[in-house]
Amino acid sequence: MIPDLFADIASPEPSRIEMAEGAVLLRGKALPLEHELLAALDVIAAAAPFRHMVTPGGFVMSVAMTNCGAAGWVTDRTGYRYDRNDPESGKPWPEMPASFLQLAVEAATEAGYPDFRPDACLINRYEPGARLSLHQDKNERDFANPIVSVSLGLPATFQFGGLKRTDPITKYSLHHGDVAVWGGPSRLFYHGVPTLKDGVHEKVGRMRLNLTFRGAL
Ligand code: MD3
Ligand code: FE
Repeated sequence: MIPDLFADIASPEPSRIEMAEGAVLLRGKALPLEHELLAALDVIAAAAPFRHMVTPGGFVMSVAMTNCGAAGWVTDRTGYRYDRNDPESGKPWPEMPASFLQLAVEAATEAGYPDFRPDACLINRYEPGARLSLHQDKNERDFANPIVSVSLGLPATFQFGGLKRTDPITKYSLHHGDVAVWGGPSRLFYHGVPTLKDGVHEKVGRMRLNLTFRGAL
């Protein structure tokens, strides 16, 4: 008998990696939706362009951001917050596309959070050289909700620590199509993305895009 060495390629089954208690990485989970996601991202960025926001400390972020959904994450000199309107236009953020919501709910369910219904999606665009320093996500109202993240484009290293900034860090590489869910005990863990290496992704170009789905309101 000939062993079916390429079974994984013929019917790609995303592999599941437990990164920490409550944190699950679903490799390749978004691949079947990649074209839909990228097309929807173009529509969102046309209505709410990517911009480099300013931190409360006055630094311009190297990661460019936009949002979709009922609320969007923003930062300016007054602080971090979720806002129902895009401060650049004064208008509501673009609606969350059905394909985004479906993917986020499905991934959260697979990870053990079947009741998650995100109302905000922060979209990060990394060009080579961009980075996101170690931080916690704590502007959301209810930490019982997980955060779901979807990586597209160039690969990045992802740093995942613990509840204290000084806790030891584990590194994962996140690839095009990977989906990760962070909930339960890992929800408030420190994390970051070191400087994106140069490269060109065949579908996405010279950048990495990351969607993070949140229960913000
Ligand atoms: C772990 N984004 O937008 S996604 C962010 O790749 C953010 O753009 C990174 O951190 C990115 O806030 C990482 C993975 C992620 C998101 C939220 C988390 C990991 C998390 C919340 C708690 C623990
Ligand atoms: Fe974060």
